[in-house]
Amino acid sequence: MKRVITYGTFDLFHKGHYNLLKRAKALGDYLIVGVTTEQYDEYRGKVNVIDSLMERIEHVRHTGFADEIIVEDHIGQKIEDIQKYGIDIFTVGSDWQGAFDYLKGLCDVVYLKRTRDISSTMLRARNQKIIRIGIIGSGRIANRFVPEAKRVSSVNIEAVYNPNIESARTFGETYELDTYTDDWNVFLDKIDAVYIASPHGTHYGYIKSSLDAGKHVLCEKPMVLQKVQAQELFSLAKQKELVLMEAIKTAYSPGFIKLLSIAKIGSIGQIYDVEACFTKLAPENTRELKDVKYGGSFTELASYPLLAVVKILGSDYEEVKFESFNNKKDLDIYAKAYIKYKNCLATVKVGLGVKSEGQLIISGSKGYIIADAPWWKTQSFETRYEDTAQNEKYFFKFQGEGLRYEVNEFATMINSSEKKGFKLTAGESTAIAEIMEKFLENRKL
Ligand code: C2G
Repeated sequence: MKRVITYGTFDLFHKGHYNLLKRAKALGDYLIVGVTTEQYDEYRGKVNVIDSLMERIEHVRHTGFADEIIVEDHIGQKIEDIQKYGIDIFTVGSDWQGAFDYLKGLCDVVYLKRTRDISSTMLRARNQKIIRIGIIGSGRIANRFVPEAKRVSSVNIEAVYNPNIESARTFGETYELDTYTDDWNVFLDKIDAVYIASPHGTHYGYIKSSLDAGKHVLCEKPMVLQKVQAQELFSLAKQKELVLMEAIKTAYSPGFIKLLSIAKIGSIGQIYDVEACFTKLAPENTRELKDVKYGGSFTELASYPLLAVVKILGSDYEEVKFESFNNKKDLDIYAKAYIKYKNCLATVKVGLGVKSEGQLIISGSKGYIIADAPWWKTQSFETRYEDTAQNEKYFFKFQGEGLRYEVNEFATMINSSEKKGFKLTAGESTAIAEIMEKFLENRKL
C-alpha cells in the first residue's frame, strides 16, 4: 500500500485545494492530510486565516479524499510524520517547488501543478470588503506601517494626509498611493478607516474629526494624554459603532498574548510585582527631547511598560508616584513610575537619555516570568522557579516590524459585529492615558 501525505491551511476551501487533494490521493492508496493550526500559521507568517481549524478540517474531510486527517502545529513536523506514518510520497502544490526537497532522503517528493487563478488570499479579498485605510502623517512610523499593512489581505492603503503637501506627495509617490493630499475632505472621501501617525499633540483632534466623519481609527501611542479625552473618544466610537484602537503593537503580538495567558493561569502563583523597562537613547535635537509640551521619555516610551502593567495587574491602581531627571528644556531624559495596587506593585522605567536593561519581570508567589529585551516584541520569555528543573522557555516569531498584528486586529474588529477586542480594551487605554496625564501634571510641579 502506497502511503501519501500532504499539508495545508485549506482556508476558505476552494477548487485549488480540491484538485490538489484529488491528485494527491491518486498518487497512492492511502492519503494523510495535515491541516495547519492557527498558531502554526501565525508562526509561519500567515496572520489572517479566516476559517477555524475545525472548519478547515471539515472541508478537507468533506472531499472524501483523505483517509486520515492530522493537524500540523510545529516546524519540523513533516520529517517526524513521514517517519512515524511510513510515508512513501510527500506532495504539495508547485508554489512550493523545491521547498521540501530536504524530504527526498525520506520519501518521494512530488510537486503538483498549482491550480491557476484561485487562492485563499483572493477569496478573502472577494469575500471581505477591502478596508480602505488612510494614513495621517508621513513620518518614521508611517513609513514602517505601509509594508506591514501589505501583509494583511483585507486592507489596502489608499491615501496619505499631511497638511504639508510636499511631505504627503513624497510619501504618496514612494508607496504609489492613489491619493496624497493636504485637503482633509478629499482624504476622507477615499477611505473607510484612518491610521494616525502624527505627533502626539495632534492625536485627539484627528481622532475626533475622523470619528465624526464615520471613520474607524487606529491611533499611534500614546493615543491621548488625558483620561477625559480617552473616555470621550471611546464613548463617541461606541455611540457611532466605530472601532477606536490604540496602536501599541505589543498588545497584538502572539508572544505577549501567550505571556499574559501564562501569567494569568497562575503558573507563577499570586502576582505581587511587575517591573517593566524600555529605554532608547535619542539625540538631544530630536522631537521627543524638544517638544516642551508633549516630549520626554515618559510620553514617548512608557506606553509599552504601562501596557504590561495594566494588562497584568489591571486598571484599578491606588496611587502612582514619579521621579525623573530632566534636560535643560525640563523634559525627562529618565523617568520612573511607582504604581501601587491594593495587593501588588509595579515599576515602570523609561529613558531617552539613559540606557538600562529592557526587561519585563513578573514576580509571583510560586515563581516569576522574565522576558529579556526587546520584551516588547516578546520573541521569548521564561518561567523560573525555586526548583530550576521546572523552568520553561517559550519562543515566538515576531514577523517583520510587528505592525501587521495590530493591522490584522484592526481589520478583524472592523469586520466583526463587536467593534472592540480583548487585546487592548478602551478601559486599558484610558488607564494608560490617565497615568500619562498624571506624569505630565507631576512634571509641571
Ligand atoms: N493549492 C493549489 N492551487 C491553488 C491553491 C492552493 O494547488 N490555487 C495547493 C497548495 O499548493 C497546497 C495546498 O493546496 O499544496 C494547500 O494550500 P494552502 O492552504 O495555501 O496551504 P499552504 O500554506 O500552501 O501550506 O505546512 C503547510 C504546507 O506546507 C502548505
